Amino acid sequence: MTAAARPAPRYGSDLLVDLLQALGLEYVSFNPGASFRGLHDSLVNHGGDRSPRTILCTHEEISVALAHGYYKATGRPMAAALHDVVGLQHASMAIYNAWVDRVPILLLGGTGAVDASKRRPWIEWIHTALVQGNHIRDFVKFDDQPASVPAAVESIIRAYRLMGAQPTAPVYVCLDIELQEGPLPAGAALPADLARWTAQSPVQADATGLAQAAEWLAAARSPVIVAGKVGRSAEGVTALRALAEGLAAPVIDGFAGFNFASTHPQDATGANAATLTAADVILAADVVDLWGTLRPGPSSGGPRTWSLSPGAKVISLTAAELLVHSWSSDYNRLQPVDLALVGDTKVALPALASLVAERLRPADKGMRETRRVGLAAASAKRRADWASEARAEGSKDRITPAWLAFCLRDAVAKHDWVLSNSSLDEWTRRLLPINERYQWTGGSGGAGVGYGIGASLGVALAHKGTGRIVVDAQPDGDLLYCTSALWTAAAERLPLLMVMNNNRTFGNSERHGGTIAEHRGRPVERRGIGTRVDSPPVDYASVARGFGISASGPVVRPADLPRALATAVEAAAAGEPYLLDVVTELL
Ligand SMILES: Cc1ncc(C[n+]2csc(CCOP(=O)(O)OP(=O)(O)O)c2C)c(N)n1
Ligand SMILES: [Mg+2]
Repeated sequence: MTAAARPAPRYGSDLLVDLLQALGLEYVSFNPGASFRGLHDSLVNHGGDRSPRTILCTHEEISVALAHGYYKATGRPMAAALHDVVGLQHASMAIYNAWVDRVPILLLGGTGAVDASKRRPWIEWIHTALVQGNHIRDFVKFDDQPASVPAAVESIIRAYRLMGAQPTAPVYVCLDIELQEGPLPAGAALPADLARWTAQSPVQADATGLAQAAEWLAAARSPVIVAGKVGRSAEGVTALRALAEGLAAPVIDGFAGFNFASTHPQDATGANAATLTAADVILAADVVDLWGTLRPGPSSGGPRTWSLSPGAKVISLTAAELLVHSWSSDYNRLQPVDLALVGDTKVALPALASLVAERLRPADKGMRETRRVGLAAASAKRRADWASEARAEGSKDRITPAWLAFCLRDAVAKHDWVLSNSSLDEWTRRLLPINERYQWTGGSGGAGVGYGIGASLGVALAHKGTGRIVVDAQPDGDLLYCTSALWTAAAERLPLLMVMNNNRTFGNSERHGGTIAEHRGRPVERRGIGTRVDSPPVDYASVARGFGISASGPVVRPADLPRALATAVEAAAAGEPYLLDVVTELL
């Protein structure tokens, strides 16, 4: 229903739905609740359940994770509606994930009646807080509880504008029941020229600093680029590649989203220590944990030592410090740098790439070409070694994440595919050609388990109808948190292939159990107590079928995996969800 075809708004929430439409929001995910029944009714009956359309989820954590995944796959924010204080509490961990990932979501709450003399007894008292935003204020960019319909219109516009400006982040606007359900106040209307209220230019880095960075990079003998979340913009990705190719510089990809093609000859991901310690100039683009990134060490702990070359210059380019809250330390450890450029890589990297291109000395061409050839040989060797290591795991008794990634690579090779969740212990990037920005949307941000399946729904919703298969390498523990997300996958008929990485354990915790037992000289064999989910084992294929999803497995033997995957991929290629249960070994 276009705005013109819609009836005139009669209630406060009708106008707010008109606003959501005018802002271009396509979907509102939620689990229903009386605190936003006015908004719900307006979405369904005033808006006709189109633009925005409702997506029913069975838990608020799923609603928010879905919106999180959808934004990363499309660059278009969604709204998620959260039932007063209880839905908000269920949603809070997913909001925290989106916050750390700096992903915008328009969170709409319901509350009230704020005027206590009008409240229903009990339920509206226990579900009204002073004010609800307190609960999540530390991990949203903005929250508000407007007291009238005109104020709600302005508040939602402000929230929308703020969440989309770098650094993007979730925002929360809580709507009083009375404001939603009451008749539209006389004179309340949407601004005619909405773009004038919402448009904002990106933050460019300081010109002198960019020129300095270009000088250093162009003159470097061993420049290195580290990419964190450049993939937030297509422009950033294109410029990163141009910059790296111009400089013949290796790129280390943090893989928190797509940054750099995994098969690019200058990809040095996986050779982090050797690459970083050889550098004389390092450009860190959109890297938040720069301290951790520059000290290559074991990912599961252990000593990290300062190992950059003496005199190596570090340039950081990020807008991250424009949004820092103090409650959680998601800003990470402080890293001294030689040049701290504050700006959006979307515009700053293209500018830097041009400035570097102007400064590259023809006399250094030979040096650059030698470097390029060396990098290509090293990257080809790394990938070949990884492939043979993974192939060899096919002769083990049990399926390992490497063998799973290896078989997945072949199974999807003839299709256009997207990876929505989990790196299979980093094996996906090592083995699969992840060369397009849409192919990988990154992890949870806040490392809150339960993100993966919900976010995969959002990614699959984004790609529905494109013919692409969205592959969710799905850890068992993460699915157990939000199992009922499977219902939304079925109801929305999402093109989602869930391939279980079912090690029948909260594996990360089991590994930690082994580490601490070893450290204390206690029996490591007991690390499965309180971590393993194998007695009884969960039959995920039956679980999926119970939600109306076709499924097969469990596949246990490595030799059976290629065939099972081929069947699963064919089923998913038809555009329907499919779950393949694969039992893997915890390494
Ligand atoms: C909400 C939440 N609770 C607990 C943890 C601690 N934790 C980190 S990883 C992990 C195990 C997750 O198991 P699974 O999804 O099966 O992945 P696996 O480690 O087995 O690959 C747990 C419990 C967490 N990160 N988030
Ligand atoms: Mg597990």
